[in-house]
Amino acid sequence: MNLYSIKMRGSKEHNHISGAESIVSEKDLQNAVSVLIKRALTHSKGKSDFINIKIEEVKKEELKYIDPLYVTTLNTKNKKESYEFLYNNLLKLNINSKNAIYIIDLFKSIKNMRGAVLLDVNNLKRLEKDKLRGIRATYMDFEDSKVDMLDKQYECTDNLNKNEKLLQNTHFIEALCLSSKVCNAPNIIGEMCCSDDKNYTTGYIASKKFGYIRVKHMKDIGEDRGGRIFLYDPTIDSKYTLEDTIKYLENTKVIVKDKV
Ligand code: PML
Ligand code: MG
Ligand code: MG
Ligand code: MG
Repeated sequence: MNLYSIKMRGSKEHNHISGAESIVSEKDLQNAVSVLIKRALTHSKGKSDFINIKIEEVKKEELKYIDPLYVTTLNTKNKKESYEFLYNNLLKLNINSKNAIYIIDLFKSIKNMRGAVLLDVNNLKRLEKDKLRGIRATYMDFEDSKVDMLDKQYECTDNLNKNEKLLQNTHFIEALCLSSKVCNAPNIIGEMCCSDDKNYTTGYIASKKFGYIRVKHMKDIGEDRGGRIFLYDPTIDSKYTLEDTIKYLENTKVIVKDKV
């Protein structure tokens, strides 16, 4: 059976509202497209007045299979604790204290980008060609999109109602898929994310070294800032160029294995 990549991008009055994607088999294609259209029309940032859907066949030989990052949740009580944790985690990723402080400030200032900041952690240069758009990690999905199973595997501990739980799971599962791909990219040592959804305050710091660490209280309810930083260190493996890293993030087709 053929596989297809579907990418959806929704905007309102030219402002980005929502972007999402799947890699599915032909028999699931119609259903997956409906799910993505619904997302564009019912996002908390607004109802899209422009929806772009792109469907491309993916050749089986092009696919790269990777493992998901190991997941843990940190129960911080407030923003101060959360940002202290992020700072310490950056130090553990061998980033010096001055650079870690700079990275946290940059992280707090990100807003309205479709993609992520790609940051050289040594000289603190931003490496995206288009700094408004950023680098968008795409072409990834969980194997068979087994969302129900993932729901059980990574149980969410909070007392949430059904809708909140669904929102949490969608955000979480897509983010885990994306960060598993990102942290596998050459010379990427980690990723930080704060959701741009103003009703969602959980974010994460992810790395191959420490896994995907969910961090609560990244911001207050109602704040519309949010975004991602991909932490890049070209000294890790000098046989890879910056172009190799960007190409992997933007174009390599990745399936994240369901680990059960
Ligand atoms: C987003 O897409 O807005 C980011 C979602 C972050 C999810 C964090 C989590 O719940 O693990
Ligand atoms: Mg988004
Ligand atoms: Mg999926
Ligand atoms: Mg989002």
